Amino acid sequence: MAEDNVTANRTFLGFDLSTQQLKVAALNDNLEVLHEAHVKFDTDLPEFRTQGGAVIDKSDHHRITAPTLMWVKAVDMVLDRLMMAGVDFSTVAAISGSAQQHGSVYWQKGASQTLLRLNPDEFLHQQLAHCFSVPDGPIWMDGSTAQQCRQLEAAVGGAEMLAAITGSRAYERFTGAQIAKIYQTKPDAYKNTERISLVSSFLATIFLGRMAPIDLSDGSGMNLMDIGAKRWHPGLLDACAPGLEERLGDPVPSNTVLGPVSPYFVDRYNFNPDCRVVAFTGDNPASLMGMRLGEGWFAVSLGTSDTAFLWLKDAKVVPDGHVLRNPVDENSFMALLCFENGSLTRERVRNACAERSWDIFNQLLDSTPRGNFGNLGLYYDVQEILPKLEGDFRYNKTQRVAKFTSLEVEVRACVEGQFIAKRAYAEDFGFDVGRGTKILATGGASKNKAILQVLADVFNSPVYVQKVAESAMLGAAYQAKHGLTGENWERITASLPEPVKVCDPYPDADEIYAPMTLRYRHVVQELLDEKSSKLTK
Ligand code: 5FX
Repeated sequence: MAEDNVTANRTFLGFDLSTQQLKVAALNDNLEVLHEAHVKFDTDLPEFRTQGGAVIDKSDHHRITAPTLMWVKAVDMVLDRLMMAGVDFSTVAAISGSAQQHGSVYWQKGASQTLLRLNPDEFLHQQLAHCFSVPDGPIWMDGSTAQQCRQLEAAVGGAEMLAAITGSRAYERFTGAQIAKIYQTKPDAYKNTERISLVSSFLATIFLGRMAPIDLSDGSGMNLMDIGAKRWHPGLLDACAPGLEERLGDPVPSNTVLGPVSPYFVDRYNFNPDCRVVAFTGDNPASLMGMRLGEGWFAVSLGTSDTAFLWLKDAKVVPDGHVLRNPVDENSFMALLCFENGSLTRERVRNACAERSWDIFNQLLDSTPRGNFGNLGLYYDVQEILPKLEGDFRYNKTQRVAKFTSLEVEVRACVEGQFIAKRAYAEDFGFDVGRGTKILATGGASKNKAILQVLADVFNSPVYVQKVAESAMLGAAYQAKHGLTGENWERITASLPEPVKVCDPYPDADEIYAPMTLRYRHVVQELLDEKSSKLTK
């Protein structure tokens, strides 16, 4: 009986260390949110002088970092805020977390000793002030490692081989190239580094009070892991820096219980000494969990940049897409697609065509037929990742044109072009569009019904939305329970509300968009060929 009461009253914490803030939610045993708190880096910790949580190097604008100590300081602050909100930490049975992917933290030699001796009467940031051999670690926005990317690809025989091994070709923001650059440009700091964490395993380390391993899902975003074998690839480690294996530690499955919470949190915040820390992971894997995405679903987050993911049974490598180990099922994978030009591009077209108004934008969109009279537009304000192109490209039924004949054609071309691209990449990953498939839309633009109708039609699939925002933070909290109890994921999350259907595709949708997707593929291939022939001239 006493046992049951303990279980019924138990709570779980889920953290999310995103680019701009540290957030945390306390959930009850039914996974309902009881309390939330957050610390915004720019405004709550102005002494670190970040912009959007990042620091852009004045002499090299591609070099983008974040002060590790700022994140440390945010931990004490956010827990104080959660306590003020009424959370009794003694009820917390397990914690887990999510964090921006790819960023790295460099623990100075001796840091693990400091972590073991933390004094609960002092702040963490005072005690860890000298624990980082590189005080500002590179984050996912960094694009300064093109040279190291080429070195990594060369080490295994080219970009395609690298993608076959690690799930992605070399990306500037991925951690392997970042570590290689630290080693090459700051050899003393590298030598003085005891351990390298991802942002996720760094945060887990703070709660664990000892070095936390990297989980397999977030570890897949480093260009260092053999994702089939679930271990670091020795040739890639060697190509980055000497002694890297011991600095990384072995990766572990994402739902691993790492151990009890550090005595610092027991003494300072009254955590129960039995509270368990479950491995922390990247924000995209955590979002997959927060959305409870299963097979047959395609999730699209419509934000500043658009991201999309899907559950994969098998690792299927697609040029420019990413394959990560799945955070829920150790034997499955997930695909991640990042499209740089998302809402800012939609806004640019809105401003040019619809008097800066979403209402007018939607009217224009609704006044044009599906398929847009055969017009197709691709708009890349900044260099796109998928595909690597920049500029505006407009095509009428037969040829490339400088301008469309009307504003409404331009508006529809922008929205259709963005979704057709997503369909093409989803198909490449084996997503069987229209055959029982479902789309889950999140992010700012998921409130726009006219845009979602285009999404439903392009994918010939119903579109759903979820009431709950903050899928990464919630996914982390669900993982805390999953890891602690070892219960089946579906059972753990069964009590959560189902997504709500908002649009169905029109019956003629596939007749229109299957050929348009083919045309998109031809057009993109032509543009890429044109670009590479210009470069070789
Ligand atoms: C994924 O590859 C990314 O770089 C981003 O989505 C970061 O995870 C954002 F935090």
